[in-house]
Amino acid sequence: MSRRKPTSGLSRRPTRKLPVSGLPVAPAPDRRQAPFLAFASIKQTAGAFTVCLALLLSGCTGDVSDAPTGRVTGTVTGTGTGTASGTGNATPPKVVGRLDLQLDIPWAAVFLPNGTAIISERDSALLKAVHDGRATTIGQVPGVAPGGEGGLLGLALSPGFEADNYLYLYFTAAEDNRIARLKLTEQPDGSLDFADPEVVFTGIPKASTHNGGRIRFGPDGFLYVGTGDSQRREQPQDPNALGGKILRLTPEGDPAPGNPFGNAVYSLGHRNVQGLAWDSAGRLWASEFGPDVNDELNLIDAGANYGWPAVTGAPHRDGFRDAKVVWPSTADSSPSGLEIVGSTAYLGALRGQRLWTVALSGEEASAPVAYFTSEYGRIRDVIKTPDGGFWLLTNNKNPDFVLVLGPPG
Ligand SMILES: [Ca+2]
Repeated sequence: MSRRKPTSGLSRRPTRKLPVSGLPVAPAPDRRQAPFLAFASIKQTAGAFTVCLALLLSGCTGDVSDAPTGRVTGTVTGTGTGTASGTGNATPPKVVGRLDLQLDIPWAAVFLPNGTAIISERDSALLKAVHDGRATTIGQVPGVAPGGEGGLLGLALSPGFEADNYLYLYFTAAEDNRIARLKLTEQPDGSLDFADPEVVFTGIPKASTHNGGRIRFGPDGFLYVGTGDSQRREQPQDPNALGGKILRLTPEGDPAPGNPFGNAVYSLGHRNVQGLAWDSAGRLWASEFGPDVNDELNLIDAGANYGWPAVTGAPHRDGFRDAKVVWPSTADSSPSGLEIVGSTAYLGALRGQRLWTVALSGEEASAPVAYFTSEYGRIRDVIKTPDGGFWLLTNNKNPDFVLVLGPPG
């Protein structure tokens, strides 16, 4: 197979010398608002500053519902004043099944054109294929060095998969986080196999926590990458560092042409991005873990600064982009995987142990609504299925399973 030298996303600019050992992450100043407040930032006019409305969420936390069909477990009762989209427009999800696949810390899943799903397992570094409700091991990805929150993380299918058979991987290696691609090949017996991965991008800082890891191809055909600050607080605000960023790459791992800083960086000031999705108009949204307060759903623009570690949430500070949705307590959310279907965003919450839905209207986001609180444990990823429904990947180590949701509506 062809091999090429992995590219550094910073090769087009001088790279600032970075400390080898990162500084410990101290909690950001407590900007927690009153408990159970969520914020919907409304951009009133193009270019105008955003207005942040506090919407009272009643019962969104600690409200355990046994409703297997996913009734709303938190009712939004905000004032809604000034919201263009109102609240509660999210389409309720409905559980239609559960796949007990004996998974071990699954992190991501993608569906092949033939309907087979590929799942990554973080610590085992295994790729598993799921077909007809059964999981089989394809193989172990070489070079993965799991530890803490690191390991085999995000997956993305090449937009040209039918022709090139490339599966992209984000994983923690011995010295860094990196991106590789491998060719999935179908054997005569119908099973899948792969050759050694081709590393296409290296040098994303690693740590025991805050490794980012989500990768997805955008509607522009480029690969978007959510990275973490890797416990190095100087990285997110440095446009010449890869930590605390959303990156945008070509399929070959080069900085995408037109990137705002002439390198791999697409947006900066992030803490730990593990959810990326595009709405029907092609706008990129991203979920992000806050420190101990202020988890975020952000609308991403090229070159914009999302604040970390200077600010979190939606404080209306010059030079920083406010989050569109803020969860004041990370105990309620800690959002990882993100999908958008129709005008609704779906976020899997780890510590919050629930599925959050957010009704979107243009660049506006309504107050979030929770489902399945504490019913299935921690949720790592939300994946659209070929039939228009969703898979939720749990993150409970007990072992983990796939919760199958039907199409919205
Ligand atoms: Ca932020």
